[in-house]
Amino acid sequence: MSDIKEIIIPDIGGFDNVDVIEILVNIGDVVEVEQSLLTLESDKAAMEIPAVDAGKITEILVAEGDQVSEGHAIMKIEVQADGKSTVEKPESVPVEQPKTSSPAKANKSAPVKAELRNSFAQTKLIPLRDQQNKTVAKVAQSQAGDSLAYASPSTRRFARKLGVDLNKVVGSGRKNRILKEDIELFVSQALNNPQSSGTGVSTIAAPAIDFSKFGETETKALSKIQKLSGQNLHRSWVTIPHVTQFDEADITDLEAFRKSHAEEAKSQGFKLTPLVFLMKASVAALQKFPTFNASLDNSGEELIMKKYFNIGIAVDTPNGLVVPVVKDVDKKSLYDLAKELGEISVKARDKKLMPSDMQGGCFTISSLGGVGGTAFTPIVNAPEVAILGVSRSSIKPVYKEGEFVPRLMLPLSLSYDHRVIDGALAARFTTYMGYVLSDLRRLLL
Ligand code: CAO
Repeated sequence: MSDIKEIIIPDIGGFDNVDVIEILVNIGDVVEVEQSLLTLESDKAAMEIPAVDAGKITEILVAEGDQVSEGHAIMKIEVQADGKSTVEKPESVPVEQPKTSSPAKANKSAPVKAELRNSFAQTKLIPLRDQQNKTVAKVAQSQAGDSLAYASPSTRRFARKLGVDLNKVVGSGRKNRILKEDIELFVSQALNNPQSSGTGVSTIAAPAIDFSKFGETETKALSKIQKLSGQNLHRSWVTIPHVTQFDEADITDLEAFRKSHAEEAKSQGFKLTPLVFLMKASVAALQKFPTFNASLDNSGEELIMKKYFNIGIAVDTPNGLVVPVVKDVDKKSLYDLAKELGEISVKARDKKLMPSDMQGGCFTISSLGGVGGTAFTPIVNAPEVAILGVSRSSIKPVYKEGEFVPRLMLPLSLSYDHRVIDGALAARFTTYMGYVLSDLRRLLL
């Protein structure tokens, strides 16, 4: 003899209308007591709802994306009416009754293991990032590795089983939640591209520090873009032997030319900044020194020389750094480039860039000229082999024909992959850029 019972959402710590993010069983599955049936997620916590009876799932009454609260019926289960379930349910344990009179809750009179309910309330609740939530701090202190990563308990279990540190996985779910697929992708990337995970650099693990011991703290989640670009930057930093060549270009005449056309550009709806001149000068330098317009193949034994000239532009957005690529810079006019630059900056800041907008780059320019500074050491945007950092121009005394004259000087910082480019070649590259930028007519030569 068997009975069909409804499975009801128990006390979930006062949360209401919590999203169902994962259904962990199918109709027909035979489940054990305490087996997780589905995962819920509120703004503050992810939690799994365990079975309180052993039996066969006959109906699933909710779907992923639905919202549920305490007392909501989520599934139906066929249980042995004679009580012969796989785990004995002690009759003597008092059962907390629901306080509302919803029909679903009325079914809660079935015996439920208080022990299980307590263990659910205390341990199935996994707090997520929330700076105000002290539990996060406790979890962070007491567990290593993945404690602050944003994932459901079953995903955490999956990651633990595979030995994956969730902090290294980029989540593709809602609000950057890490899904099982993200872990699978991480593992497959690690297996297929050992360089991306095993960089050959071994360090001792950083100790977990409770900063709140020293003063007030707040925990803030990194954006998806920051996590993704952080992984790529880290890989480039540890796998590419970087050298940075510093130089200055005299852009006094360029600036006069730019200013004389700035109004016209403005009337056409875009801004003519020094950056487009730098894009053109970079292409001239890439054409003169083609080794810069190349990528190392995976074996590290051959250079793939590119015959096209696509320039990546680092764009600072509220969510982090992105690098859209302007294609065929050699074929476009300064105005075309200025217009396109304006459009991609807006797209980048509005998070509307498509993956194809960020692919196919040959060389990257990172301009902090609008912000400030005199020099910096940009990180090569692999698989490219060089990146040009640009800082703010300033008037400097330059000794010319027996006297000091005020000239507008633009600082250039060229970082390059020393496996591919020698120091002398890098110095020639920036010298040539200075030569072109100091007299734009040289672009025509
Ligand atoms: N020297 C002096 N002034 C400069 C300059 C330079 N090298 N470069 C730009 N400027 C001026 C511009 O002419 C503009 O002046 P006006 O406001 O008077 O017209 C002002 O600075 C602001 O320029 P901008 O930043 O809006 O435009 P841009 O074309 O120079 O740059 C973009 C566009 C998208 C690259 C830029 O906005 C940006 O995001 N830069 C940050 C990139 C970054 O974060 N790099 C670091 C990567 S490593 O972490």
